[in-house]
Amino acid sequence: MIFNPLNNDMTSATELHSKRQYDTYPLDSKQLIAAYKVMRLTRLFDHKCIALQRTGQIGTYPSCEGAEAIGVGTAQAMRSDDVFVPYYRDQAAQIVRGVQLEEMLLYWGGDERGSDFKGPRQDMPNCIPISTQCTHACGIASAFKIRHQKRVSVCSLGDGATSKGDFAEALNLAAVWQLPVVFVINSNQWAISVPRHRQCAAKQLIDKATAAGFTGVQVDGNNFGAVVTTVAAAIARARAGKGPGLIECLSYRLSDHTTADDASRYRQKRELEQARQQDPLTQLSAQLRARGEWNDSLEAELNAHCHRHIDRAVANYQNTPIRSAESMFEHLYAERPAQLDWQFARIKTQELNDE
Ligand SMILES: Cc1ncc(C[n+]2csc(CCOP(=O)(O)OP(=O)(O)O)c2C)c(N)n1
Ligand SMILES: [Mg+2]
Repeated sequence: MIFNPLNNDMTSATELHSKRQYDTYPLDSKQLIAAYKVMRLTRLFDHKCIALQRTGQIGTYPSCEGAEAIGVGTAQAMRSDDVFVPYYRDQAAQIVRGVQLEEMLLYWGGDERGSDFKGPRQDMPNCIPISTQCTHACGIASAFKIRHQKRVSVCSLGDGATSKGDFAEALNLAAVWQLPVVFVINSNQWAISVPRHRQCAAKQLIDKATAAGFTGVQVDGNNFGAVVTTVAAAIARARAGKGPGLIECLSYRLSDHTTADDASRYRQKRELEQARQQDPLTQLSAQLRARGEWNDSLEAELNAHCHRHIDRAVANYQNTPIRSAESMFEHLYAERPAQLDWQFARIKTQELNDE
């Protein structure tokens, strides 16, 4: 166990969340304020993305509401030359890593150029297939080890993803090869409509690390301080050659699964309302206000700044020329197989007709 500010009973998430331990973390105000600003930007960007999807301007979108402290904490614990291996709900971490908002909009708008990050070139693109990124993260960590590089591969995944074979295989390999890889679980209590207790019978997901031969740590994923401190400790161990880490961040998915979902059909309003009281943004802002380092006027200034930043990104996204449909055939094969020729020809004709 590296650091565990909370008890380990996974069954009482509400009780865990109510144990506020902000002041036990030796974080300076500058770091907390910086984290809060990105968390707010992420939240406002997230709401904007939902509005863009509802008006047909991007495709299906997975909200990250409730996961902001996990994302920002994880990314702030990393060094820039580490590699982040995300899943689809990692907007917060990607913003900290330097992925641009318009790149995210391009991605969720169905344009592959959104994964061609101008900032963190070495980070992996979003992974939609559940858990497959876990073995990729091991491959990356293995390369670091072979090259004697002091870099760490940080893999993000959901609680449901820990039920996949890929995850078990990745943990096994990471432990046997003592790889510099850290897995961070956004344990948000749901896998689409399947609740946590029906997804896995283990009381805590970190027990899966124990089975693989290393130690995991469970933290309050709504508490930025807890996340950043714990992930940083695991990354430091991995960087020092002491093997893999697993952090289970207890959280709650405050949104629908995606814009294609309606969670009110399968979960209780009361449960959501209770979870909202543990909102990671409200908690961090309360902490800062209690220290006299945040107030309504700073909040208003921050909101205005975020809206300007988001509006610029949306305009850039909307002004990006759409790629030709035939570009979907690029970079797939050195030589296009004959069976795709008729599709290619059909698209070309269609495009000429559209002109
Ligand atoms: C290999 C694979 N199987 C099934 C799906 C369909 N699917 C999309 S999201 C999801 C649930 C994932 O839940 P979890 O890992 O808890 O992540 P969360 O969405 O809650 O953040 C499933 C089953 C998929 N994307 N990939
Ligand atoms: Mg989940």
